Amino acid sequence: MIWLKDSFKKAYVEKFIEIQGSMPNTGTSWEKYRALVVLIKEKMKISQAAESMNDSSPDQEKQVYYFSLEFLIGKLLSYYLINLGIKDVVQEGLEELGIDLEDLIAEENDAALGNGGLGRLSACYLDSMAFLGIPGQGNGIRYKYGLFQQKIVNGFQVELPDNWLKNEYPWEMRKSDNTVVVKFKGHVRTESIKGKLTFFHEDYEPVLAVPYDIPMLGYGNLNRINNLRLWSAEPIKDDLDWVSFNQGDYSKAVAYRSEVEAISYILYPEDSSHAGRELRLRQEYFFTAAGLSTIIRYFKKKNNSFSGFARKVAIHINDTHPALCVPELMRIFMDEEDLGWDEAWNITVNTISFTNHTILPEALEKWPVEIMKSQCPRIYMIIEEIDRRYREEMHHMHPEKRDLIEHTAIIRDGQIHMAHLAVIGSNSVNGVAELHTKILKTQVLKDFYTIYPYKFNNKTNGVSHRRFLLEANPDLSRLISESIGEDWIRQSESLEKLLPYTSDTAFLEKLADVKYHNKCRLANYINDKMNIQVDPSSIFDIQVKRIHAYKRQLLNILKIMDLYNRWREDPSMDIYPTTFIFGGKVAPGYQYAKSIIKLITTMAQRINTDPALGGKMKVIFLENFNVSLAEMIYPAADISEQISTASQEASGTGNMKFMLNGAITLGTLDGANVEIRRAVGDENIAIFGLKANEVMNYYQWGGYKSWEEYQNFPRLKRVVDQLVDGSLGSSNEFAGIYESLLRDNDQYFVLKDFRSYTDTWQKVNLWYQHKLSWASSCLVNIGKGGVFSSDRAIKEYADDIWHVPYQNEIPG
Ligand code: 26W
Repeated sequence: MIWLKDSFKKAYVEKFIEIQGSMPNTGTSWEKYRALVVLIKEKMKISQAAESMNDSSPDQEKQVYYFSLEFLIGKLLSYYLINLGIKDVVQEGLEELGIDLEDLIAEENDAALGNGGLGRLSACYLDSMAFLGIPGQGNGIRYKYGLFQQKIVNGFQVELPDNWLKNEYPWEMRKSDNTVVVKFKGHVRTESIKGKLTFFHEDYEPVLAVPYDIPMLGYGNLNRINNLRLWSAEPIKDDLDWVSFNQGDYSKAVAYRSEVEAISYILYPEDSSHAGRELRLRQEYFFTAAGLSTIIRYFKKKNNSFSGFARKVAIHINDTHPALCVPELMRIFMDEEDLGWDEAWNITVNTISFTNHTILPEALEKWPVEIMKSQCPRIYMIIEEIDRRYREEMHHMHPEKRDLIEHTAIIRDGQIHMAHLAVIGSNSVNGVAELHTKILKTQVLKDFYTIYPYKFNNKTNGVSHRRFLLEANPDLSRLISESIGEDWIRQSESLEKLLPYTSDTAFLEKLADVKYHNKCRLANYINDKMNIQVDPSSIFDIQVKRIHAYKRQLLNILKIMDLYNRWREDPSMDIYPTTFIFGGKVAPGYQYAKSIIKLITTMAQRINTDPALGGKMKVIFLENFNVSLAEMIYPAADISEQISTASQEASGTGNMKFMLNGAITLGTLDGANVEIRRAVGDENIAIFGLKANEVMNYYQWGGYKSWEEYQNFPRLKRVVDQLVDGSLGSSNEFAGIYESLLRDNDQYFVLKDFRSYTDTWQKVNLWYQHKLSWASSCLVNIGKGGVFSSDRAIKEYADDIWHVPYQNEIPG
């Protein structure tokens, strides 16, 4: 978009006066921020009905609908200014008006409508779809409260509500006209009408689903503005009449209102365990049913038969949370559109595709039949029928394989297995990294792989390199563009053109300068927030991600405890000064992981104040890790800690963000680390620890004895003992961790991997001291990072799963 500075200034001042009735210099930063957003939206003509925005032709282009309970989009203003190509003009124009753009950017709330990897992935995917010109719409929930904000108080995590809507959120547009009713509870009456069974959902609880649209602007692509549609749950307007008000039953009327509003009240903060809460099921059905009704309405505007539905519509379900798409689409086709079962089923399966994001058994969703029946009675009937037909068909095809049927059925032991529903009801099932997909095929979903081998495929995750490199790391981006031009912004693989510079000393020195500068920025932030000074010329060794046992922050802190022991004993030890940085939230009920935060902060307190160390080592726990903080952290990292127990991390995406910013991965062969290693070569990554097949063999056959590791390695025994021998204070705070390691036989092989981890860490520390060799490897990581862009991932989804075209990314 072209906007000259003077016309921008004029438009901005006019807009401000129109909204506020006064000149900008009288306004607050928030008012200035809002005026800028409103102006940009108008300039982009984003106020019109988003449904038809991109599609004026009578023949509908194929639409991709990405259904996800989470979209972790973060801040939009600064990113959109870049995507629109007007950041410099706006910055300079505002400056001339006496306004600092950074102040306005700071006013925006981080939209934290997600937990971690899965939620940020969906945001990166919308970004790439908009860039590539794919008509791709997000469908989710407009949670009144996003992911809690984390405070660290006395070393413990404390959760505060994330009231991100307390001011207006100027990017969103309420689309009341597209409100739909979602029906819960009640019962189903069946009647035979003209020989056909007909279903009437009666006495249901009506819930209004009101859509709020957020525009998705891709880099340089203004012909296509996509849409993220988030649904808010509201009681029907005359709710007091509807429920028993006339009969004087106020409490029932009030209960109705609060039950309805609860649906879009808050994001569940668990990202690895399925608690089976009724409200969560209501959320899942709510946004699924609302989203599908939009799709159907739009489709019917452009088509008069459903036979071509799967050619015009692709529905992607992000994990099983939206898996009720399968029975709900069946319900719409049969009960509302009068299709027969077989036709409805064919279209449904051909339309829906499914991504699995975790193999942790405790994360797999299963809903008790009773809950499903009472909340969604008609949906339950359809699931039962899908299950019955599936069993019948399997029995017919494999009469001898009773076990197979039992293992793959949807309803079993009074529970509905959502992953089974998703696999049976979709045409594509993908994992998120090569290793993960292989584990799905050979372990977690192996029976399904024998039945439907053609459905399974891999789509290695990708991240928006425009957000996590171009926006987050402007100095590095400038250095890259000065050297190889700007193609890489549109075509991430062009980063490979950097590879010849690996032997260019002058370039490597510039690269090191950029890193140093970014580390200073983070060091200043740490100083401002925590009043702790860290040395920007020390190694920044960083692990930021959700805190979870399988991600093994524990292994990292045990390494730090060991280093601390050794450094105190031998102050002349030849180790390069290092700043260890952690960040990440814990699900509020996850006590074990909370005690790991406490262990980190306890060690931080001790190490940071120990004069004996002479500041050679610091430990920082950064509170409230979120998208904005992430954008400051990745550019400042030297070492990227990716140390999950092999086989447990489906892919990881932080690993990619670090790599693109020139950090060296210290990791296990897990998730996408395997592919990162293949891309950069063994000499540009540091790998340690058990392999996935070794871990899985132990899980299957036993044979691991954590006690032996502990007994046989004195340095390890010492740190484990320190958890409980009073060295960390008199409380019994860390007994649970100690027990998990020894009594419970160390489920995540922390002790087993300790030796190779600490040895490898030490080699990396030595390596860092060879500045040019280090910088050259950092550059290889950047140069090879392009393949981990979400553009690449989305092109694979578009080619192999959705069958939609995309625009060529070469500048036109
Ligand atoms: C029902 C509770 C619940 C909620 C969310 C269970 C599981 C989830 C997600 C599937 C967990 C998740 O975020 N998985 C992560 O997905 C990323 C994107 O694919 C991967 O990079 C991470 O490895 C994976 O842990």
